[in-house]
Amino acid sequence: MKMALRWFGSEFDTVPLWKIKQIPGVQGVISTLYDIPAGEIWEKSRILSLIDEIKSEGLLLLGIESVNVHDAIKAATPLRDKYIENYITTLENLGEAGVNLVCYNFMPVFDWTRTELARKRPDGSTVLAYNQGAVDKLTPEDMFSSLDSDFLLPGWEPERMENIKELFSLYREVTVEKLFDNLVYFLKAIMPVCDRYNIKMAIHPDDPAWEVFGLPRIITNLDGIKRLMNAVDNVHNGVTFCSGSYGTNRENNLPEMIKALPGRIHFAHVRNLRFNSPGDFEEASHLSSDGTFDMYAIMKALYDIGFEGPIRPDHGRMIWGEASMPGYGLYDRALGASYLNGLWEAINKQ
Ligand code: DNO
Repeated sequence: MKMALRWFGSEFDTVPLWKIKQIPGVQGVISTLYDIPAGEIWEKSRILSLIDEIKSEGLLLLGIESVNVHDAIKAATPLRDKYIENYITTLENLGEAGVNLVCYNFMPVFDWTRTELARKRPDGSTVLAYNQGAVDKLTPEDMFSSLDSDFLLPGWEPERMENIKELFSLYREVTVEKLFDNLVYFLKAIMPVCDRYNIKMAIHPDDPAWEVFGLPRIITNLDGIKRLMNAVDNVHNGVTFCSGSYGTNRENNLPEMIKALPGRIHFAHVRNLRFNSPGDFEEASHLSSDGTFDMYAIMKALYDIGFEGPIRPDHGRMIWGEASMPGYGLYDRALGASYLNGLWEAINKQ
């Protein structure tokens, strides 16, 4: 595996590359062109300067998270083919620049959902948290305005919230089955360019792993992933294994899921959650005993399937007075990377 950290680019991230470089064992970053709205073409010159900037700090660009998929593709509106063409051009430009891993998601309207950005833990650290009762009482607009912070969750940017009613109306007729078909249509259209440039697409799971605000969700468990892997049976159609997202559903056995997907996991997000009840969870530090998951078993399963792709520690707690994008500070992710590297070394030596 290659240890990585997510980095949103010098314009947006609070963490500079040189600090990431000082975390032992981190080989590179997973990044994006954060300012480009979903659906627009990524110019090759922008991609090349991102790569150069990262290289100049002694790191590698290990993959893109994310090239976001436009809602016209997810909801199959008449504009979808135009946006698929744009996506293909972006993939061509990435491929020509030598990028061969793209993480994306197929969640309608917005990306991951949390109800609190800074829930206090007994040790004074703060974490992202989710409470189903709170979601049930709110509309997405209410929730957006209650997420009171200088930094927002990726996928909850103000521009998207402005036309949220319109976005929701796109999905009125989109059932779980239709959403799945729309994903398959998209993947079949992009596979030839992925084959040409050896670009591995890695779908990120829905987070939380169930329907929110009545919007359909399809990538929530092993059955859903296997169905997708079979529908487009090409190694370039793979997954981002995110323990914190699949793990929101306690019925998902994370190590077993990993073992069932050899060759199709291209990227891993490894983090831990602490459950207060099935509908209330908060993000813990990475350490097994601080949360619910057996992090050793997760890393061992990745090791056993011969996983060679990037792994990144995922959302960290806010500790030591740091201020950053929710979940994406330096300190706790650096602790997470060191812990995961330690587990990997021990597994390797056994
Ligand atoms: C949350 C992230 C997600 C992920 C996207 C992939 O922290 O894991 O925002 O990047 O769902 O498209």
